[in-house]
Amino acid sequence: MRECISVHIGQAGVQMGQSCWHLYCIEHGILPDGLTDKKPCSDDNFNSFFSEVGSGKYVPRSIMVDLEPTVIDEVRNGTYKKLFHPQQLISGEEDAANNFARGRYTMGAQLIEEVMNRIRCMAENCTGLMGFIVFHSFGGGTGSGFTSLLMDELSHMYSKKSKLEFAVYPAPKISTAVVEPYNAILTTHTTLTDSDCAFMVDNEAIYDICRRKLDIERPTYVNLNQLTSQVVSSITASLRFDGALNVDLTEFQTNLVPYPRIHFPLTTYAPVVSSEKAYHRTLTVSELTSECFEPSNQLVKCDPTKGKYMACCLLYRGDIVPKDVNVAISSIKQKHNVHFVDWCPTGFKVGINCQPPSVVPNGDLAGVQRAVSMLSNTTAIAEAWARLNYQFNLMYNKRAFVHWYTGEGMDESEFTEARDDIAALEMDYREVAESEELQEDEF
Ligand SMILES: Nc1nc2c(ncn2[C@@H]2O[C@H](COP(=O)(O)OP(=O)(O)OP(=O)(O)O)[C@@H](O)[C@H]2O)c(=O)[nH]1
Ligand SMILES: [Mg+2]
Repeated sequence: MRECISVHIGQAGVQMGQSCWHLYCIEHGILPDGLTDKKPCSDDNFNSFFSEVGSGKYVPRSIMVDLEPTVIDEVRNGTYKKLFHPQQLISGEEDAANNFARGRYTMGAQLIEEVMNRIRCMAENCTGLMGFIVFHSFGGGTGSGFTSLLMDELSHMYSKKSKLEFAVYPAPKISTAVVEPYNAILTTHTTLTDSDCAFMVDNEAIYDICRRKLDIERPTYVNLNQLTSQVVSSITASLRFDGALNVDLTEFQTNLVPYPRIHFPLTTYAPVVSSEKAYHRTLTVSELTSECFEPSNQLVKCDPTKGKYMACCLLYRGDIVPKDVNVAISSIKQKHNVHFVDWCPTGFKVGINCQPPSVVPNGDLAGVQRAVSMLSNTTAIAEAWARLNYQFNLMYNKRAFVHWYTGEGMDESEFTEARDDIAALEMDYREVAESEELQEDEF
């Protein structure tokens, strides 16, 4: 058994969590009260994400935590209120007011012990804990600060366990606070050595997908989260289902992360089809695969044709045979705009999950027979860091808003350390891309 514990932090983390668990329940035939309505199929491995509490009732292996109560109260009073045990839903009295320092040092410090106790109980209930998946925003005070505190504690107590993140990357158009670049850089700096792999979800990118592909004029968080949960589900499917061609996420991770700091894969998902425009024809494996190289399907805005790939993983779901995948990959390799670093010989790693994706009833997305997520480690994602570094420096050069952080007991040197560290991260990526170019010139 390889169990995973999901931790949902702050508004974005908890709201994404609601969407994800809704979808997981549908995929595994678990009803809103935790009872199951069908016999799981032979390759259903849902015990990795749900624990049985007796009498055929299942409970998510998850914790939701927010420093203020309103978002978690929605879970407590929502459709899935019986799915969760009250102890899994932890909220404080007052939020972090978009301030990393409040989330980490002052307000956060009051809640961390309770959260770690809950996590310990949950971990003791596992036979072979694989690790943790932490959902949060980069921009919120709780999402950035409390996550950073929690990742420290997790590293301390569970140093050998894997720690993955799904992190909402702030979009200026949708963002709720001017200081989000501060929070994003501070949280990335403090979790860089604790986290094994972080999947970024750029709100602007998913907003655009909702508008363009799902015809939602003004997408809400509900729409954004529904799309995100579909992608999260496809990334975690290998952990929740078995099967002959199933490849465990940890194996992908080994391929994806060549150096510990370079652990931010770019996710691309296809197909995104609105329930109103449901296709009458199933996309071929080749069509699906080339959709992965369409920038409009990326979850982070950047231009992979300007970068180099260090790794490329394709996670298929549905009735897909390896032969078709091989044909699709060879045709991709012939395209000139897909460049790999020369120390990555095989290039593509593939996993296939026989179950087609599920969709939520009356949701935005149409049910499809096949889908794919591509996780690629590309140097192009450095663009995302460059944007944040730029926005950070604009404010920090004037020392704007810094007093809010120092007022919560944070040392100002943390700002410069974080700035230098993430600037170095941006350079790490550029060096991978450039050392390649130098070598090419030599030939
Ligand atoms: N995709 C997505 N983004 C969200 C959601 N809720 C908030 N965000 C984004 O998250 C950032 C704000 O962080 P929140 O998660 O609301 O903040 P928090 O973690 O609750 O922290 P505080 O409220 O400051 O204590 C902004 O960039 C929002 O656009 C959501 O449900 N989905
Ligand atoms: Mg909040």
